[in-house]
Amino acid sequence: MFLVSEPPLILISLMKQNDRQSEPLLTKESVGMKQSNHQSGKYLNKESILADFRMANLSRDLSVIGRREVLTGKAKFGIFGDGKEIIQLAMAKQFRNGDWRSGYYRDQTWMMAMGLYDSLEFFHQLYGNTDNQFNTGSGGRVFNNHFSVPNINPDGSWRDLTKQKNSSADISPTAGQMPRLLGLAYASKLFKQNTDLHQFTTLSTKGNEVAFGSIGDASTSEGYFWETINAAGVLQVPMAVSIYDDGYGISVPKKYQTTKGSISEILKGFETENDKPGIRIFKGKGWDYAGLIKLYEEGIAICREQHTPVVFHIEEVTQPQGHSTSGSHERYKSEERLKWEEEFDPIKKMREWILSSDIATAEELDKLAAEAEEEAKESRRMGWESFQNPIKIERDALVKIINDRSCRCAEKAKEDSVDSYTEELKKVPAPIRKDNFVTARKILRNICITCEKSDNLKEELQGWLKRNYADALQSYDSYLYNETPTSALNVKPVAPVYSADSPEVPGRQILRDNYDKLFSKYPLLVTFGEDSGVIGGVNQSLEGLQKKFGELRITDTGIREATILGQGLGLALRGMRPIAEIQYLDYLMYALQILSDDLATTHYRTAGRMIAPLIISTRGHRLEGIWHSGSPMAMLINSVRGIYVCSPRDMTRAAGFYNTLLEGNSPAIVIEPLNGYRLKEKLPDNIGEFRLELGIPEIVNEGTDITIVSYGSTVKIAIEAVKQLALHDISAELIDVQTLIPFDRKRMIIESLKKTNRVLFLDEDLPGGTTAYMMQEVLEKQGGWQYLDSPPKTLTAKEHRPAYTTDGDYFSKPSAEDVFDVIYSIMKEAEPGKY
Ligand SMILES: Cc1ncc(C[n+]2csc(CCOP(=O)(O)OP(=O)(O)O)c2C)c(N)n1
Ligand SMILES: [Mg+2]
Repeated sequence: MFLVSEPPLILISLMKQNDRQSEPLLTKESVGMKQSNHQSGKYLNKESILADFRMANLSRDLSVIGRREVLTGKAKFGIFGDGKEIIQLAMAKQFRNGDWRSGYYRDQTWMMAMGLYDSLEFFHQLYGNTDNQFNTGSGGRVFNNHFSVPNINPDGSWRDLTKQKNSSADISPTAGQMPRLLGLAYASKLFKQNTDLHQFTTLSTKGNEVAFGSIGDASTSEGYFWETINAAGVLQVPMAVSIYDDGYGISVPKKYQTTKGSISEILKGFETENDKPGIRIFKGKGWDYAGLIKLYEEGIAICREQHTPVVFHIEEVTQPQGHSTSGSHERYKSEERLKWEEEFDPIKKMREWILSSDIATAEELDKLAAEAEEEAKESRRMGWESFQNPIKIERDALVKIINDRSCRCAEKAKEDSVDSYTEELKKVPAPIRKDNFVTARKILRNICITCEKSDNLKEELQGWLKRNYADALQSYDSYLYNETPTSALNVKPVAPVYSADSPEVPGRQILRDNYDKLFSKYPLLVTFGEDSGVIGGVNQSLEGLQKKFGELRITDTGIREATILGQGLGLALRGMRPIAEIQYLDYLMYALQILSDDLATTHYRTAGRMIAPLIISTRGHRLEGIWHSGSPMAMLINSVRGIYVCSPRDMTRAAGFYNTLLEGNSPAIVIEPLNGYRLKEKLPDNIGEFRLELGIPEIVNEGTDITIVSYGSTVKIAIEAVKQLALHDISAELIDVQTLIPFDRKRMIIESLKKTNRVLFLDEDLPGGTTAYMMQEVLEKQGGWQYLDSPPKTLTAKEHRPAYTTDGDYFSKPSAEDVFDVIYSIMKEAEPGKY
């Protein structure tokens, strides 16, 4: 039975996130424990303790039942928070509205204790229910125990982030939550120290928010953990990391993970010393309920008030069911360890403590445990029903279409017939949508001519497929990009304006003057990166701006690309407008995991409920040497779907993209062409105001014989080649695609092909890289193949990395002469007599 005061489960699930958030239980009744002289006495009262005991039991029951659901085949995979219940109950008490979480897959108790999750949603997640109203964290796109809380409304506007408890969306890669956590904490620092930001009262309460993180002991072996801890110590941000130390990373014990077998031991060098600020370390035991409450109260107060990063190393943590449903821990834990885990089970210990402190009787506790079990079971039943019902309704509609037909072709029944497929489907005890679709699609192939004529069966089936397929696509194939009015694709373009006396200035000055305007216009704009601050960037595109706008807005960072990105990602989630500087495109590889796994999937994996409009500014393509001139664009575009990729050929266009992106809410990368900082461009009169539309190519040169499709620095090579070709009577049309993602939204390139009937895709990426991508876009998606009179060609850099010096560059990457030769040979093949 449920506690009578609780609303029915189904109602809880339907309530909006906001309504579900609750403050920790406080009552006047104190039970006079040892800790009662401490502030935490306010949590150590009977009502609060018993509510926690019930929740710990409920969470454990969910873990146990959840595992069973997977092992009996109802759910696909399960990973649970058993053994970590008590830590999380203690932590949740310190989590206030406005605070942020960046955690991992063990945090179900924490989320429930904060009122952001419940037993019914636990099953919605487990089964992969795609109903957004039920499975609020991910809409069924991510497996269980990956949580999130929306930061935007359905119309794309920001929610009041100070009135809700916030959780960034979890990802599975170990320690991947750490760089983002840094950014969430860094936002508090900016909101506190930059008084111009105090006006943004729905984003922050003067930076009083703590960013809470959780991580497993083994995941602290990852580089991201160390990079984040170091950066947090340098930045002095309110970041509170809890390490759940259960001694294992799946099967691998601590002795293979951590030097000296203790993470807090080896973190000691980071600790604050007198006048040298660092981090603070707290140690607790995973089964010590009262001790943990006190520990978190003390640690979080320091973190919140002093903006000192804190680490809670929680030892003696258990994992009663082993790592996940993929295996059993008896394979790698000794008898002795298993026995210890049983003895130190945190719920068992909590129960012993309650009894020995005379807080409640065994009967009272048994009753609470029984209630919790009942709730878990009932939630399982309801969760399963709400997962199965729509699928069964979909199936029944399909079966009805088949059964209602009058044609008797079934008499010719064979294995591959309409009726055999239908009968098979009816027998599936727990259907999934795939069963329905496989059946419908196979039946469609087998409808006999009589059925088709007499019953319209084909038409009806096609209708069923179309309707339900569209619905399934909405569940799984939407929200890769911002689909709301705030998308950068909806930003109206503004052309640059020039007057007769517009001066010609180096490209870097265009960017600098543009930034100058932007920093005045957008108070939430910040930029940070290696050398961005004092010297204003290695290419001087931020020259003098730190002096003008202050260190909090234009900031130097350590050499740590992954956490520079994480810093930006966290800020963007909190409503700021960060531009994260990655010094060179080649070094984006250090941050690629965060870019690909986290930023690119933020909107998708929350089914459109979270957005992180981070802008990444970098520079690449031409310079000198293996690690300073790469153009690994295929690596990028193939790993960051979900992020726009802008590849401007000069700095006016780069500025145009920044201006557009800041007017919208879409994450994007802008790759400035490295050889453009010193080249002169006309300074537009409306600097800071003009905007370049995303996904709209530009015809740089009109021509009739062949179309050259390119982007970024190679456009300049192509311009030179076009001039050389003209001397030989070849008229080339040159198109700069300008952004690779999105690509030619208005299908302009095919119009060029209709005219020239020949095409060359040109860049300085690898063979088969981005030229192949562009070729697919134009020939396959746009249907350009129909208009070709010559085979399509690509011209790229060599397979090896570009070598040092101008000669190394000339022989590694396409030159104007290479472009000339390739095009000349295409023309010669087409018209041998003429060339
Ligand atoms: C980058 C990466 N490597 C490997 C994995 C597979 N994996 C998932 S969880 C896990 C162990 C993590 O152990 P720990 O951090 O101690 O957390 P625990 O599961 O023990 O709570 C591993 C190796 C992963 N998810 N991500
Ligand atoms: Mg572990």
